[in-house]
Amino acid sequence: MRYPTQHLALPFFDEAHRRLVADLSDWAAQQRIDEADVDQACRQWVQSLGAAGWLRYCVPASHGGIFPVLDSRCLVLIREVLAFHSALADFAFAMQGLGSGPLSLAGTDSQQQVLHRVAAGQAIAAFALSEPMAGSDVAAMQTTAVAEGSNWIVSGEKTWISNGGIADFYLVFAKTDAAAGARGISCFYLPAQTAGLQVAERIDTISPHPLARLRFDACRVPDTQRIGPLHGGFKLAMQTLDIFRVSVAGAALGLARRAFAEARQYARQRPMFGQHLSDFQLTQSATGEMALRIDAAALLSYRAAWQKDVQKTATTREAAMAKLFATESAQWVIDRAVQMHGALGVTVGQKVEALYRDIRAMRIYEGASEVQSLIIGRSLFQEDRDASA
Ligand code: COS
Repeated sequence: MRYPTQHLALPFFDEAHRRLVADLSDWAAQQRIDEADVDQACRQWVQSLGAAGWLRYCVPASHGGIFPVLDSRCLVLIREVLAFHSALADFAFAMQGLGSGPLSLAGTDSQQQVLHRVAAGQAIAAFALSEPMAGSDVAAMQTTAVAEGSNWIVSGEKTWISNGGIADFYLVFAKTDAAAGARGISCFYLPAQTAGLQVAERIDTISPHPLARLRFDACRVPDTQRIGPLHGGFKLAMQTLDIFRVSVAGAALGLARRAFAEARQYARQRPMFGQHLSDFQLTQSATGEMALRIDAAALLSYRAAWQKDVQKTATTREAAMAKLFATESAQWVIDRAVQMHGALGVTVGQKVEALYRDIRAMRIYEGASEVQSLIIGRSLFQEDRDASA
């Protein structure tokens, strides 16, 4: 099935974006990776994406990337196309970017050397922020990093860490000032083989991918492996999420576009009461509603990405809107696609059945829908306060 391209004529995109999508669509349609073993498949996707040059969109040009600063529209489009073909391919791509994002944004030149390997698919990255008692409330994290000479001693636990178990390195956020809340967090680079770092548990989910709970048992980390400003880890995490949240919207769009294409194809072919499913007004109306939600989600996502790339203004609110609307809409669209397929839609092995599972976590990870609406509302009241100050 071909990824649709009409939306690339929108003024948010230029010729390079159109070429990128054409090339990536061809490439993605040719890949044959057996996804039965997710660890193995994920490693293979990272290697293939790296060898083909696609991971170069995840890191800055100074260290193996394509653009001096990440191009948000490319990230959105790449995730759309990959998610259209394989949720695991999208996952592998996204995690290379998110997992190395703080390094790209704030690493020193020598810290950023590893980005070449991230871009080549030779090093697998992971972003370790969430904890058992700190998901949405990041500032409540309990993992600590205590100074000891020129080292930090990192202790605690992280959970729901994507690529946990297969990553070559983890960017770990820890409290460097336990009393300072969001202003007392720093980010550290921990190679997977760091003494005291253990994969405590592998976590299975409805859309399988490498995921784990990690334990840090007094890990000794040199200060040279601290990324970005001391106590500046919360903002660094938020800045990283600002970039990648828009790309989650892209991934959700890719899943929704695939479900939409599957549903239309099925509706055209499925005989029913002497005609086809697509001949019923009920089906036409549901299809119209699906198209509407996909287009609205696309416009919000492309606006956020365009604004970041072209206007270069803060896009926290626009990114939150895009992520919230695109993931919720995709869930709705995919649910309609399953419904149109009838019993076939819930049959294991059907594409829409997999999409139904693949979309669900996107409404939770990288900031749950509730957090996105909070960010949107808070920023509007902040704007009101700024205007009246
Ligand atoms: N960019 C830069 N700085 C930001 C920022 C952003 N997007 N968002 C917040 N900040 C800054 C604030 O300006 C504030 O700075 P000062 O200390 O200088 O005033 C500081 O960070 C703390 O911000 P805030 O008070 O808003 O923090 P809260 O603890 O209230 O948390 C939410 C805000 C809930 C929005 C945040 O914790 C969040 O995004 N949670 C979801 C986390 C998430 O996505 N988890 C998934 C993990 S990855 S799968």
